[in-house]
Amino acid sequence: AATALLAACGGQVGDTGGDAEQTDNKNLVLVTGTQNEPFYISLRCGAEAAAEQAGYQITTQEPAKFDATLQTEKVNALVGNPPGALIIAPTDENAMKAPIEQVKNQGSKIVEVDTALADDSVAASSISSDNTEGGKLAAQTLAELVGEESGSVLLLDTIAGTSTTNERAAGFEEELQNYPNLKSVGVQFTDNEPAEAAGEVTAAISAHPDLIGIFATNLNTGEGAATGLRNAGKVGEVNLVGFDASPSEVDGLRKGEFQALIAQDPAAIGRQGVEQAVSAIEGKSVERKITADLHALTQENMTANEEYFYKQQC
Ligand code: T6T
Repeated sequence: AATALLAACGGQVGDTGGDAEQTDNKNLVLVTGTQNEPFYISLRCGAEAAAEQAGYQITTQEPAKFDATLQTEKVNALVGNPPGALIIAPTDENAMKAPIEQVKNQGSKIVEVDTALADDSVAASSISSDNTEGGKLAAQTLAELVGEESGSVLLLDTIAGTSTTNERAAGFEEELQNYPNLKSVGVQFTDNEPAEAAGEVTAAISAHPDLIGIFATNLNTGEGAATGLRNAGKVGEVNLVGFDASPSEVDGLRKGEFQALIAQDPAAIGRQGVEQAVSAIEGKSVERKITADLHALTQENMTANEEYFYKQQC
C-alpha cells in the first residue's frame, strides 16, 4: 500500500568480525559512494555522531564520482596506515573486493554500509535497506497510484554491479508481474547520471505513448527522470516513483513531479555501521547483517512523515 511502512529491523548475530583479537586502534575511516550527495551526507552525519559517542575518531573519504576506479584510489591510500575499521559503501560488488581485502589483510575490520560486495565473506557486518523489498514496495505503490488504468512502465537502474539499485530493480520487476495492467518495457541503465535518466525518459515517452509509470531506483536517477518529464510536459501524467528522500526529491514530491518516494534511513545505516565497527574492534559480538527501515512517502502522507526526509547537516 502507498502508505505502508516497511519496518524490517534486526539481523543475524555473528561472531566478532573475523579474528577475535582486540586492537586499540580508535581510528575509523568511512568511504562513501560519491561526494556532495544527500544520501551519503545523511549517512556520514549518523556515523559521525556514533563515533563521537563511542570516543572514536572518524574521517570520511569521498570519491568525486560513483565509480569503482576512483573509490579504489581512496581505499588503496589506506594501505600502510590501516584504520581500526574501514566502513565502506562498495560502488561495485566485484571490483571493490580486492582493494577492500588488501586493507582487511592489514588488520582493519570491514563493515559495509548501504551497498555490499557479492562475496559476503569479506565484511564482518553489513547494514543496508532491504533493497529487494524496496523495489517491491515501489511496484505496489505504483500499482495503487495507477488503479484500474493500464499502460507501459519504465524501470531506470543505475550501473550494473551496484548491489542496492540492482536489487531494487529485480524486486520491482518481480512484483510488477502481479499487476497485469502494468506492462514493463524493460530496464535502462543511467550510469547514475541525471542527464542520462532524463534522456531515457524522453526516449521512452516517444517509443511508448501509453507510458503510465516510471520507477527510478535512486536519487540521481529520480531527479533526472523528473527533468525528463518536465521537458516532455508530462509531469503528473506519468506516475514517477523515486527512491530516497533528498531535499530536491522531497520538493518534487510536494510539487507533484514525483507521486511517491521510497525513503531509506541513511543516518541509521551510518550510525549502525560505526556501532558494528566499534564492536568488531573491541572484540565484542557483531551482527553480520542488519536491515534498516524503508518508508513509502506520498503527497498525502509526507507532512506527517517529515522525519524521513534526509537531513543535510550534522
Ligand atoms: O540510493 C542511494 C544508495 O542507497 C545507493 O546505493 C546509491 O544511490 C544513492 O546513494 C542515492 O543516490
